[in-house]
Amino acid sequence: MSQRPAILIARAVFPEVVERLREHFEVETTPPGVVWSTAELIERVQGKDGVLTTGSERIDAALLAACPQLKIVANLAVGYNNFDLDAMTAAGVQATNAPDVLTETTADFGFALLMATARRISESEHFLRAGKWNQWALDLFAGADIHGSTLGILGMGRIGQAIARRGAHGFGMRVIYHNRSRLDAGKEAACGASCVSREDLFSQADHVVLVLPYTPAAHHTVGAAEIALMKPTATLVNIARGGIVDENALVAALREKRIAAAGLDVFEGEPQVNPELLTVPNVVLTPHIASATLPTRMAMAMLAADNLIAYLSTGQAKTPLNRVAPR
Ligand code: 8YV
Repeated sequence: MSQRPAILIARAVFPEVVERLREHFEVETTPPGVVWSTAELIERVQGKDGVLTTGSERIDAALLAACPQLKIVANLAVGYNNFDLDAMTAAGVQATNAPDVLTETTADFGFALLMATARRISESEHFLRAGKWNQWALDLFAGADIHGSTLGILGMGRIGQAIARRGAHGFGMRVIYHNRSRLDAGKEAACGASCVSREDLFSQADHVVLVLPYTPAAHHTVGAAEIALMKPTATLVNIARGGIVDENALVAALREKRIAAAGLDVFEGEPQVNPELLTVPNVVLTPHIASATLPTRMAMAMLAADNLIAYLSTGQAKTPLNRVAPR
């Protein structure tokens, strides 16, 4: 019988990552396209020392109780709202995420989505593809400017700061932010951003970008009241988690043009998308791809793999989320 630890890779990953893990562990993989149900996931985690998850597999008290051999779960995502961190800590299971390696790529995408939204790129391409472009018109897909406008960032962690730098230094934007805690003066200066109240953020920004972590307190934190504070010309971009925005309130506001447009990379029930959103023209919709460049996804997967290797061989993870007394 093998003495090597056993791990499950709970979603298909690049072959290079599987190979790296096979150097250290007995590895059970998940075929491409397969998403385990809760019961199937528990069944596969049983008898494993470690699991590599994406941001979608729920790790909760029920799974932990059914899998007493489990020692570490490494999330291939910076967000970890799929983890019940308290339950993991109580069970002595190490939790890790994949921060830093995706920061700049995700900020690039945040900006791309902001620009596509403000400049109506998707909407105008659909119009062209549908053969509807038959004449030039002064106001044809006239949108909102990015340069010189005010960028409001809700959540000022690493990705928020990287978006701020792009706005302030690349596009000459006035950048305002709101966060649980204020950045120190050096960080504020580096990203050219100033701290404002939540209300001022929504009322003063021409473009609001959401990059805060999804916690129970953040559920629907952007709803009818926040949208009502926004300018009718403003845009809203969400690259954080779908549950942060009350999608029904957003759909109503977009329909009634109470704000100009929205760009959404994340959805409350993803991969299901609220069918109402699909009927609104002034929203750009992308399938949770903000970190999706090949080098970055490879770096995220390798960091998750390195967390499994480091923790199961030395007891010290590379990017730990909790401190545990090992099982
Ligand atoms: C992940 C993300 O690709 O890192 C995150 O938190 O939202 C994305 O970068 C996604 O969660 C799948 O793991």
